Parts: sequence; structure tokens; C-alpha cells
Amino acid sequence: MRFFKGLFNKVEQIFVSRRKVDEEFFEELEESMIAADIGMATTMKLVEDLKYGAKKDRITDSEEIKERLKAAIRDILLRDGATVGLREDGEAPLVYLFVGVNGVGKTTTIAKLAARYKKQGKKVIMAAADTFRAAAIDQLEIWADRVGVDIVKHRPGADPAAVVFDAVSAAKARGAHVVLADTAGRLHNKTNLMEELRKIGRTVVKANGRDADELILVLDATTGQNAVNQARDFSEAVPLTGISLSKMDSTAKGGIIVTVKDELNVPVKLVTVGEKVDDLEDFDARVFVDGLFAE
Ligand SMILES: Nc1nc2c(ncn2[C@@H]2O[C@H](COP(=O)(O)OP(=O)(O)O)[C@@H](O)[C@H]2O)c(=O)[nH]1
Ligand SMILES: [Mg+2]
Repeated sequence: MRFFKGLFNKVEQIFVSRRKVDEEFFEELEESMIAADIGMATTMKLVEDLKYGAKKDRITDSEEIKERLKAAIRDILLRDGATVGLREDGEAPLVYLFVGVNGVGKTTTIAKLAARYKKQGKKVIMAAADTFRAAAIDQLEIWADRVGVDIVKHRPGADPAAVVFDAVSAAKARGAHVVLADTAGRLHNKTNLMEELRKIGRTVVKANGRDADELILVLDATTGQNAVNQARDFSEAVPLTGISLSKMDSTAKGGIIVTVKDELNVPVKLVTVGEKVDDLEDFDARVFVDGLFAE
């Protein structure tokens, strides 16, 4: 995972510039963590624990604090078991739904995943279930052509659940490995959107005999706390199984990975690191933590 180099630079600098462990040190540490997009609640909790431990164990060397912070972040990310990448062990077809607000990277993430599976010799079907905007269907179709996979689409304004039903049926008929469903990022209002996503979820059960194998919320890493708020909204409405974090090439703040896991218990499973079709990586929490503050 090349993306995380430098993600916590600001936090790391605290340990270089301030060796003495005192009140001011903890204040600066707290500021740097919030600046790195680790949310307020998670930051406060981590820093409080570090402060308490430092006092109790009479720690004077910030190097020791650094190791403890790393361990605490590891605990958060590995809590409840950490999987690497998407769940791929179900019987075909696997159904992956991608949700998230407009512009976060849903369609391109689907294209990248489609290209990956195609390369592995797997048959992919895209479902154009963002029927709210005609352009969204066109955009997914362009990607399907470019990558060379099938797409199931209806007319703009059609029922997105029906698109997903047809895509799953087509996947069964054609022996496809995976259905990648794009969904709308915005409807007339939020309640409509969430109700529509729930309906799509029920349709997957009807069509495939089980829940979607993954319900992935796509977030734009460059939007910081906004992304955390989106994660909260979506996780309250639908049973998210993971997060795909986009545009990690455009941000030096990786704290959101820690925050969504800590506050919402939703793991990051994928990250995208650019606009090219192979700019997609599985997120591995162990490798990520080991690389944090690497010299
Ligand atoms: N730099 C960068 N741009 C990205 C990444 N992922 C998506 N984008 C760009 O973000 C914009 C929105 O992406 P799109 O997939 O259309 O978002 P959607 O509205 O959620 O479907 C497009 O211009 C993408 O090329 C990424 O990992 N890095
Ligand atoms: Mg889109």
C-alpha cells in the first residue's frame, strides 16, 4: 500500500520536534491528530488514554508515546477482526452495492474493480442503478465498454431496484462471477434516497437468496469530517459492510480510516489512489498500522 506514506506526517513531526512529554506535548499531539482528520471524539479518547498511561507509568520519552499511539490505532482497526479487501467467498454471483453521495467516486471505483476481476478472468456485470441522472447511466456504460464487461441498464427514471433485479438474473443466466451495482448519490431528498437503497437491498435478497455480499459506502478522503458525517447518515439507514475511500492520492490526511472504524465500526476495505483504472488497492489494516510513523 503505497498511499499511506506521509498520511500522518503532522502527527509524526510532533514526536520529532517535541521530545519532552508534558501538557503542551499532549496539546500539540491532539491538534495534529485532528488536523490529520482523526475525529474529535476518537482523538480525545486516544489522547486521554495516552495521558493517563504516561502518568501512571511515568513516561518521559515521546518515543514510547508514539509506540502506544500506534498500538491504540492498531486496536481500533483490528477490533472485531480485520478482513483485507472485499468478501469474495460467497456462491456466485456475488453482489456488491456501491452507495454514496455524488462525486465521491462510486462509478470509477466500480470500473476499477471490474477491470481487476476481468483481468482475473472473471465475468462481471455492471448494474446501472443510478437512474436518477441520464448522464450517470451513460458514464457507467462508457466504463463498461472501456473495460470490456457487460452492463444491465434501463431508461433514465426507471426503478433502480428493477435494474438490480435484472442484473442479478442476468448474472445467474450468464454464469457471471460478480454484479457491481452503481446507485444514485442524490434524490429529491435524503429520506427518498435511503428508502430506495433499502428497497434495492431487499431486491437483492429476492433475486439472489441472500443479502448483498458487500454494501460499500464510497467516501471522498479529501472531504474530511464531511465524509465522516456521510458515513454516519448512511450507516444509520443501511447495513454497510465496508468503506471504499477515494482520492487518497489527493490528501495527506488518513485519519478518517481510524475515525469511521472507531465511531461507526465500519472497516475501510478499498482505497483508490488516482484516476487510472489500476489505481485501486485492498486496504490491509495490519500493513497500514505497521507503516504508520515508519522511519
Ligand atoms: N485523483 C483522484 N480522482 C478520483 C479518484 N476516484 C475518483 N476520482 C475522480 O472523482 C470524480 C468523481 O468520480 P465518480 O466515480 O464519477 O463519482 P460518483 O459520482 O460517486 O460516481 C471523477 O472525476 C473521478 O475521476 C481517485 O482515487 N483519485
Ligand atoms: Mg456516478
